[in-house]
Amino acid sequence: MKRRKFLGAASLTSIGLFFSQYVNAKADLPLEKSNIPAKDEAKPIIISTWNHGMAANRMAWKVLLKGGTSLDAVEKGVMLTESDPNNRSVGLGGLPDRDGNVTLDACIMNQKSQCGSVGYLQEIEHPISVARKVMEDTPHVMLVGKGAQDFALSKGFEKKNLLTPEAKAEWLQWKRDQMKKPRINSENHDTIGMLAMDKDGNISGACTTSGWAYKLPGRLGDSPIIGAGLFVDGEIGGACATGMGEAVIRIAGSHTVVELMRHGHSPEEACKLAVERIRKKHEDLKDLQVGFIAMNRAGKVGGYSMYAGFNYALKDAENDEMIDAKYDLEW
Ligand code: SD4
Repeated sequence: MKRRKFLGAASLTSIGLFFSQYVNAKADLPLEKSNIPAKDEAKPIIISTWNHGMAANRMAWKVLLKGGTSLDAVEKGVMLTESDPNNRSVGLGGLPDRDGNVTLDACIMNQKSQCGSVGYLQEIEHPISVARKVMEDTPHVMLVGKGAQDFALSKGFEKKNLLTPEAKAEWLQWKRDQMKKPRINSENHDTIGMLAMDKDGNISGACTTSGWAYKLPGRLGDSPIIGAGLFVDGEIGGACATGMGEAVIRIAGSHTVVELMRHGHSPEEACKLAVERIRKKHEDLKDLQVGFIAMNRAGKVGGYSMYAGFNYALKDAENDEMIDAKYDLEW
């Protein structure tokens, strides 16, 4: 190609590039306010993952009815699940790691982007409350392991054996069966992720779990990671994740859902697009269940999962129900 022709082509290309960047940049700009429903349309509402969300929502609703904040509501709501000895995937009674230790992950976040988190926390019944203390009483966001436990003890939390006889029996059986493959999403019991909006239209979220049953010791999932298991942006809304935490972390799942809402997607569409992004990034989808729930600042909600079977609980002034999420794949 002659030099002048080449330069001409090159400058046309750069003009093209310039415009396509401009167009892309424009598409990436936050939407006009009119495209995100206004906060003053909002009314108190709570959603949370899985069947155990019904009872947790009712507990959180009591807090909202008394005029409490969404932060108080989500903390009190998921504490109920943490204390339920019959729940095999959250708090007391949660299934242990492969060595028989119950290790808990949790995080909490409010509309001001204040957040706190604990990971690999042992022998403390309410990791969500420790996460809140991390948020309110320290300059940090995340404490893990012994440091998190020492911090909890210094704040007056008491040590408790969280491995119930029933959970221990299941773990021993698993060892006997030599089932070395970790298990997730069994019996529709899973992580609880909760999002609540209070009377002032403020959204907070909480997420708490004993994680992947029989995981390798030291494993952290998505649930204590701000942006993965939970994310809230007061201007937009919030999202929570459940399912295989490793896959959720790979796409910063809850943050992705919130950003998709920022760009104009409804809560359900945003959850679906995040699931599809996970699908695109994984060749092997076997057992790769993930589910998201989301709430925008107008109090509209939605959820979506990779596989059938994910549901979430919704509570507001008129409704108290389970909703089956739409999904991509049958098992
Ligand atoms: C984890 N996401 O530790 C959690 C577990 C869970 O459905 O939610 N399972 O990976």
